[in-house]
Amino acid sequence: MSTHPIGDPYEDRGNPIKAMLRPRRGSARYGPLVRAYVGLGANLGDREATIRRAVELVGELDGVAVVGVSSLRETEPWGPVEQPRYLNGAVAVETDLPPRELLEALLDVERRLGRARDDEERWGPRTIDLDLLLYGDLVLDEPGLDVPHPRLHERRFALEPLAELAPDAFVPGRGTAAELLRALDTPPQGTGSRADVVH
Ligand code: A4P
Ligand code: MG
Repeated sequence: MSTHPIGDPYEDRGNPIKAMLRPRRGSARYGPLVRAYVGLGANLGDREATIRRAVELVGELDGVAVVGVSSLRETEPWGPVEQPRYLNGAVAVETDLPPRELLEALLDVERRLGRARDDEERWGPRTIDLDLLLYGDLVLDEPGLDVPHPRLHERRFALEPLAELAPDAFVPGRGTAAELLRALDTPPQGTGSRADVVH
């Protein structure tokens, strides 16, 4: 039961997560909190150290509190580029940043960790990659900002840590993280033979 009536100007006092948040610059008080999930990936350099540092930096962002960190796992590289194995994980955050500000802040963390996008090929190796997987139940398809992350539902390396943090996290239009993960394990029905899947 809520201890505060809606609109209570002192509601922030009773919310431990809001108490963790540093207010974002220029905003007099907190906006509504949204639960978001951020995917982490690295396959160059000291992958674990870079990911751990990324989690720290995300937690230090104004208007962002890290409320869950998944385990890290080694994964086979996904996509057309031959490259080293990745270390992948995810964090749950509570934030009062609007989605574009959150993504900008995440891309800034990548830059601070030495990622230079200009030298990279698409889906190629990287020191650190932060993907905004989910932002509440928001669906956005704008230049430079797609939420949910457009390939989340087909990527085990993103779904596994997400399902570890929140099996019921809902990917709008697709299903829960746990359901999507199960679907990856289930061979497609009625399209060609099982041999297509095995070999
Ligand atoms: N952008 C738009 N929406 C988003 C969002 N929700 N999250 C824009 C993050 N970025 C978003 O990002 C390109 C641009 O997408 C950003 O500048 C941002 O404005 P990027 O990270 O350089 O992406 P990309 O590599 O061109 O494509 P994509 O599909 O994001 O690739 P990934 O996921 O970054 O792929 N295999 C394994 N096992 N593990 C991995 O982590 N990662 C990749 C890289 C390939 N294979 C992998 C892994
Ligand atoms: Mg990315």
